Amino acid sequence: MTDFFRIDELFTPEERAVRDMVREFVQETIVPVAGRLWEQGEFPKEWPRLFGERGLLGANLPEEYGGAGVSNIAYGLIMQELEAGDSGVRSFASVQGALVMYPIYKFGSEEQKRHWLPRLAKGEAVGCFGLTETSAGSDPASMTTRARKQDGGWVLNGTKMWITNGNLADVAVIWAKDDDGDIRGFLVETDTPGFTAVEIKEKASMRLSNTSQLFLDNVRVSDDARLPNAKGLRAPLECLTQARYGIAWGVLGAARACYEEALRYALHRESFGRPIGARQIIQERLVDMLTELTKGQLVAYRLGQLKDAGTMHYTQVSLAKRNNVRHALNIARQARTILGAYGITLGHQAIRHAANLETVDTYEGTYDIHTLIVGREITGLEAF
Ligand code: TGC
Ligand code: FAD
Repeated sequence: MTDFFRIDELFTPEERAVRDMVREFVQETIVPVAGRLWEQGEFPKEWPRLFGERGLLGANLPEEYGGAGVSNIAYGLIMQELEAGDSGVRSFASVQGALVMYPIYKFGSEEQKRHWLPRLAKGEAVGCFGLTETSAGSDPASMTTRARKQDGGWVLNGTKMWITNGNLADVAVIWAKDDDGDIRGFLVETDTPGFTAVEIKEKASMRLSNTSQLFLDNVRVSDDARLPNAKGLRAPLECLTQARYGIAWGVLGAARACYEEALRYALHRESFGRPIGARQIIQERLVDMLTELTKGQLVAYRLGQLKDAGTMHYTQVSLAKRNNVRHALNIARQARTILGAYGITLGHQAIRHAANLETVDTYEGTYDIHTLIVGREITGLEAF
């Protein structure tokens, strides 16, 4: 496996052991079927429990609530290995851990934590995170979903768009504005009357992942369903920081898979009587890919150190997400080029990873939005 700067030596034995366990699982269980499932647009129903059994869901949360209590670097390595299988697999785990378990852990009541976290960690229950709307993507503050206080509970109305795991979920974390215009988070069980999830089928990216539109039509929930410690946009944005952290690591797995596939191919594919890997243009491409992969690994590792030290700032996560995703996408595109015509088939990985990474470049804050987040940090001037 590609590690040009021997970054492996920086990990603890525990982190390496976690990484190796997930790598073996992904290479044996996910990689052989990923192309077919992607083509069929299917996420296997039994996978959540399979991931749960291996401690891959919310792994950096405390064991007290069902998490594995691993370091943030180990968590990043889990995301990296899952995404070497498919970005949709990492998406599933990102949403479950960073966007459902994390908000319950951070903003939930003790009762909500005891009720949901162990089941979510085991994959016995699945969650989704509803922030984006048809007309509110990059600017979630403009959401129109409303939560009206009524009879001691709440009535939710609105529509959420592009929601990962929407049709698999038992519980949806829904963000809505209350009567004062403050954003609040609610844990909505998906069998509550008035809640509907409709799968978005016509995707040319993230096909292995379930993506849905959620409709909330007078959905009544008790006050116990509200996340008591979440108020304002900052709460969902804090969750996004957790997920973006995992993405900055995850995409390195997809990039590595593409680089290694292209290298293997370049060594045996002959043209004009020699392996194409003996040509300067191909070598330059491979070296560019390896260089960006190595730089991305160093960025992720340092980000992990900062997160483990408790000093990571969300703008650092933005820089890492923006950089690592865009370079992973470019690496996947380069790999596809080296594979020639064979590169457009799902028998190889590059086109699938490249198509998926188009989504990753957009979700969790687009490349442009992260430019503006870091731009604001360094200039002090808002340019949104
Ligand atoms: P702004 O004034 O900047 O922020 C409001 C408050 O929040 C704080 N803050 C953050 N805190 C933690 N982490 C972050 N990432 C934070 N970003 C901002 C900020 O300091 C402020 O705090 P306070 O105490 O002063 O109130 O708010 P704004 O309305 O100007 O928005 C800023 C902007 C554009 C950066 C934000 O809206 C944004 O990040 N937009 C992008 C939206 C996005 O990423 N959506 C993702 C939806 S979920 C998803 O895509 C899941 S994909 C899942 C998968 O399959 O993996
Ligand atoms: P827009 O905000 O409309 O942006 C369109 C274009 O304009 C982009 O290129 C953007 O960079 C650019 N742009 C926007 N504002 C500015 C600006 N101020 N300056 C310069 N350029 C700008 N959301 C969830 O809540 N939960 C999920 O689970 C989830 N899963 C997803 C899964 C998939 C497969 C996809 C594709 C999306 C998912 N999303 C989810 C939604 C995702 O977070 C949004 O798509 C993303 O935040 C961008 O919003 P948008 O698509 O509305 O684009």
